[in-house]
Amino acid sequence: MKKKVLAVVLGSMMAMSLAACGSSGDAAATSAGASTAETAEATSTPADANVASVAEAISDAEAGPINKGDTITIGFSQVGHESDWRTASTNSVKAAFSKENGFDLQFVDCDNDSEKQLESVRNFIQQQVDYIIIDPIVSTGWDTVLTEAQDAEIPVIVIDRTIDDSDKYVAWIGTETKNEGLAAGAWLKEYAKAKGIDELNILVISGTTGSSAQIGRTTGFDQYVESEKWNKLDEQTGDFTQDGGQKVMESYCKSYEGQFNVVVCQNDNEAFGAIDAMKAAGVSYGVDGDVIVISFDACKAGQQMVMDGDINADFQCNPLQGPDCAKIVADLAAGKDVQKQTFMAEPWYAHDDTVKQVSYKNAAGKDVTEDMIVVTQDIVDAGY
Ligand code: GYE
Repeated sequence: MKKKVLAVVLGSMMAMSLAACGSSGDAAATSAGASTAETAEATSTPADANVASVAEAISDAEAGPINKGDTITIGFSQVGHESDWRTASTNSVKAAFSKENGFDLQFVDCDNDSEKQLESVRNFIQQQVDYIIIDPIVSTGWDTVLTEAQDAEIPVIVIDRTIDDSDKYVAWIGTETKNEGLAAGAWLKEYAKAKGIDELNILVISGTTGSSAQIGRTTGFDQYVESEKWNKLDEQTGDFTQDGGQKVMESYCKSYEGQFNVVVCQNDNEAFGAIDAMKAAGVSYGVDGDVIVISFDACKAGQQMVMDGDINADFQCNPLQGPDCAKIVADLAAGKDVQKQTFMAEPWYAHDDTVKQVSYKNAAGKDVTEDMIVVTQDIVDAGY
């Protein structure tokens, strides 16, 4: 890697980030509620979340360019374009690593193909980019290519999903997806109790098999399936797509007709597809229906469906990682140390306040109690 000494100006972008951490009120998508834990302690506290969006952060006139030195070349290997969440993630990274901010961003959409993703990283190494950003489709199979990047002295930053079989990257920014699954389980337990439902027959539409998002959500939720002795009838992947969610639900509606009262969709797009399939099969769902619908991501369209009562509860996973990621690159370019892990804030949303808070032991083994936020029009308007 060409060593570049860069004058780094973070200015008000950093100040904004810090100020935002202390703000409260209705939580919406935020880039700034990240914890600073080096350990695996996620601090998803809705109260820490704020309404600052990446667009606001980036376009703020006072923010100025992130780097004022030579252009920094970034290779970004993105999962694909499978969901609303993914679009928000891509937009966030593209905005943060703009030309105006002093970057030349090489973007590769890997279309959910792991081979293509490894190849894209190897191409970045060959091109001798300054930094590589990876959102890993699956969590394993990474050590060889990361060793190649290390040998070429190209720092790798991982965002969103985790790499679990190599530590040859300088930093990771994302969410603790196991906490999302745990919070969903804790919410369902309280919701069923409040509604007097004593038998839960659950169908799960999971995300891309082997992705850390799927593994985390399944592992967290399954703790409740086991401890509460719920009946999980089936779990099949919808690959985080609307089409996948619809197809899995169409087949569930046939195979488990009249036998289920909960559908857990591991992202909003799967939930949209599942809802279409239930509608077509004459199954009633949501707050006034027979089937409780749980989702993850809480993107704008998902929040709208929560507000409308089609989805009962939605556990957000923040995709706006661009600004934090750009700050890490700027710090590295300035020769500063960076923290290895940054956790984003993750608010939890529901249609109503039947369950006001959820309490659970989080992935870091800490007892936490977090608010369920009732979705309002303001929240939907501020969504991604
Ligand atoms: O939930 C889903 C996307 O990795 C957390 O990937 C992310 C997941 C997100 O396609 O919508």
